Amino acid sequence: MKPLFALLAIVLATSALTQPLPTKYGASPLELSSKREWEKQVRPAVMEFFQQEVYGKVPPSQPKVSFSVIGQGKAFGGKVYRKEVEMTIGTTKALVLIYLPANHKGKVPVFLGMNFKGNHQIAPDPEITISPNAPKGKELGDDPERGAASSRWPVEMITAAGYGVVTIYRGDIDPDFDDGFQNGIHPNFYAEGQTKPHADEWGTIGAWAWSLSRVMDYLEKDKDIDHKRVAIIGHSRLGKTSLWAGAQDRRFAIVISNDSGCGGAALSMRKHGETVAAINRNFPHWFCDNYNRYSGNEEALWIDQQGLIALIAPRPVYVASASLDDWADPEGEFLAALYASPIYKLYGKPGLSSLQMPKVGEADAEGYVGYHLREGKHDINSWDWRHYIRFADKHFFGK
Ligand code: GTR
Repeated sequence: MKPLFALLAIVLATSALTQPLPTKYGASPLELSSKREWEKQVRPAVMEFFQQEVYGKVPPSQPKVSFSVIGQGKAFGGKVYRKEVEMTIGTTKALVLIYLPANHKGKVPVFLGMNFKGNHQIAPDPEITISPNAPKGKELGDDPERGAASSRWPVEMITAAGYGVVTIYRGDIDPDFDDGFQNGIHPNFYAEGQTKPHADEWGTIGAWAWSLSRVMDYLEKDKDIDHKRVAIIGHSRLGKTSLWAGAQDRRFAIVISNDSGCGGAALSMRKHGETVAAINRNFPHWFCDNYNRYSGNEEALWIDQQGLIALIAPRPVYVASASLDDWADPEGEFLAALYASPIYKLYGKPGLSSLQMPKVGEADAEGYVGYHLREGKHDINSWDWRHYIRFADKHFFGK
């Protein structure tokens, strides 16, 4: 770079840094005057806030990550092609399960999401490798079988619509209990002498989200996958995870949050259903330690969860709730999607089309911010998926 340009670049960079921090946003619509103001000033501050105060930062020293295909074959009577990939993160191994329509021509768009109880539970497919970390014996409760979670993963419907399904088991990345961060991937990131994440470093949700970006690294290299059309999806705690992964990694072209609730799509300041205090008490490992500052003190949040959704703009985002899921605060989820919508407008993209929350069984999904309120309990089922496929068809293929 010529010296004059170098000087100009330094001056510009410094002036951006010395901008005063934007005013506190709380739980309000994000009305800004320009896309530039959002991108240069507010978005970086919002990202910093969520990294520093909510989900935690990824530590600077990172282990080696590698992938190897360990098996492939057919499932669902030959209609679906299965591939399994072992992902190694330092000393941790995780299994990536990939299902694609068997008759696909060219690269396949996919839905990528984490699962709760092991890859083998998403489909009644006897060939899926069972993770050594998957629940065993008593821990299985009434859910012991292969395919036990198949109502949450309608693989035949998704593949018939021309999409693939990519999933990993949460417990392969970080077991979902407070183990002082001795298991899972965290120890791979400790600096010399460090035994647990610092107060501003990631918890379990941050680790899950980061690992989904590593799966994306693999998908970028797989010639069967249309890596420009990857929709990231998650239910509940894994919906919090898909939002955070989608906020940080712009390679995820669509982001879907199903019943993600507190610490996901729902506004915390409403204190309706699960509160920050309750979530930090019951799941002390999910967020970074700094998040405890907001337990019973939601008013201190500089910005509420509408900021998380806005970080995804201008990529399409879909927030879904269920009518009986009061714990996740459907109205708070709707309002966060609504309050993020003005940021989409800055990019010339419509957000939610109405200020009114859809009725039970209805969706507002014509714009770049989608929302629906399914009838029923906290869950994800084929009704939800039908809407997600329609949303992906629209944004990926203009259908
Ligand atoms: C609940 C938790 C929610 C939600 C849910 C789930 O116990 O309070 O935040 O994440 O679990 O993941 O199913």
